[in-house]
Parts: sequence; C-alpha cells; structure tokens
Amino acid sequence: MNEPKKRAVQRIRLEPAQQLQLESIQRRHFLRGGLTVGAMAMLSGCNLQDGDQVDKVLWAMSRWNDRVQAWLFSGQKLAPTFSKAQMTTPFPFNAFYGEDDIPEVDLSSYSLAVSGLVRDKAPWTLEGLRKLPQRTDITRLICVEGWSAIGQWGGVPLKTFLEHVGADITAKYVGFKCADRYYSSLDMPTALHPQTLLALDYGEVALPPEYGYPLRIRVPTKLGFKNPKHVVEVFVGNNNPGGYWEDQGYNWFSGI
Ligand SMILES: Nc1nc2c(c(=O)[nH]1)N[C@H]1C(S)=C(S)[C@@H](COP(=O)(O)O)O[C@H]1N2
Ligand SMILES: [Mo]
Repeated sequence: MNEPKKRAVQRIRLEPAQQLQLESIQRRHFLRGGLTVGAMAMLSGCNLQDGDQVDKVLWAMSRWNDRVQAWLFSGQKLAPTFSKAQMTTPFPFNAFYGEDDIPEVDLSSYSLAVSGLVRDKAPWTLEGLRKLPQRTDITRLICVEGWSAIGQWGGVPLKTFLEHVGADITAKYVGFKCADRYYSSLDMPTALHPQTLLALDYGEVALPPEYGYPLRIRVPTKLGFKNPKHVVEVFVGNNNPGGYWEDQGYNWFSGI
C-alpha cells in the first residue's frame, strides 16, 4: 500500500504582502540562512493558517530583531565623514510624492513644538535653535530604493536640544511629526548620537524646500527614511511611535 507520507511541514499559502514581509525579515542578517515557514511555525507555536496570526508573528519577529540590533548598537560608533570635494551635486530629492508637492512651510508662523516626557514644552523658533551650539558633518545618506549621496548638513545636535528642553533621556524613543503626512522615530541612543542633528543648513545655506526646509532630522547612522524633513514637532516617550515607512513593513531600526 502506498500510504502518502505525512508531511512534517504543511505548505502554507501566504498573502503577497505577507510573503514580501517574510522575505524582508529573512533578508536581515540574523536570519541569513533563511527561515522556512515550517521553522517559523515551530518557533512561534502557531500553525500560521490564519492571516492575522501570521501578521502577528511576523511583526513580533521584526520587533525582536529591532531589540537585538539596538542592543548591539553602541550608540557612539561614528558614521564615515567625507570631504567637500566628495559631495554629490546636485543632491537627489526624495519623498513619497513628487517635487511639485513639496510642502510650503511659512516661516513667519513656523515653530517647532516639543511634547511628551520633557520639562520645558515651549515651542522653538528657528532663531532660538540657531543660538544653540551647532555642528556640521559631511556624510552619506543611503535610501533603501538603491541610491546614496554625500551631503553636508549643519545644525543643532539633537542631544544638545534634548538637554536644553530637559528631556527624560531614560525614555526609549524620540518621535518626529512633519509638515507633510510623514513621521518617524529614533531609539534614544541614536537620538543622543553625536552626529544626529536637528539640521537647519544644507551645504553653506539654510535648507532649501526640497531637502526639508526649515528643519530636518539628519541621522547618518540610519537609512534615509529615518531622516524626516519639514519637522514640526519633536516628542519623547516610551511607546514606539513607528514611522511612515516603518509602519509599512520597513525595519524600524534600519541602522548601524
Ligand atoms: N517629511 C518627509 N521626510 C522624508 C521623506 C518624506 O517623504 N517626507 N522621505 C524620506 C526618504 S525615503 C529619504 S531617502 C530622504 C530623502 O532626503 P533628500 O530629499 O534630502 O534626498 O528623506 C526622508 N524624509
Ligand atoms: Mo528613502
């Protein structure tokens, strides 16, 4: 009798979005060997039949990976810096919309709001920010879409700013809201990294609209999408605020 052998691992059909997410999780170096759906079922103790459950497991794994990476990241390792001659000109523009839709921020009414676990929640003007100590670095911005470019950003180290507003630096996250629908967030060690800037300048001049006028976060230890432009609010807290791309399946940590 040819009894069909009972297969140890059942084939599971994933939704296309789940398949993509699984592939992106596998691509991360902690799972470089690849992880079969069967192995995942064993690790997670669920049969992965039900879409909601699959999503939960994938997200839990992604969050776990973030925690391991955050633990490995010293918080002080410097990103490489470059010379003026190595700068990319013109510097590329990128956003989830085209150049025609760059938000127009009115400087006369602009202020940077501060909220969450901070002592002083008064909003900041650009002049106020310019009076704080400044720093300039020529670094590489790397976009997940497959390009990178070297540019010069100047502004206030985010650490200096957080100290000035009396932020609780034992909190886990710093989040950012933008004048477009964009948002993002950083772990506290990255927020306190010496090269993480509230950037006011690109090259020798005030940030032009396409690069995030009047203020962007420049984080050379993170991928491009964790460098929000047109920032209107900074907040400190213990709940992960996610981000525009992060919440669509891009790895939240995305850094070195
Ligand atoms: N407000 C806002 N910030 C944003 C984005 C966006 O769409 N809106 N795109 C991000 C992405 S994906 C990249 S690669 C960089 C691009 O920065 P650049 O235009 O200065 O090259 O901005 C990031 N910050
Ligand atoms: Mo990007």
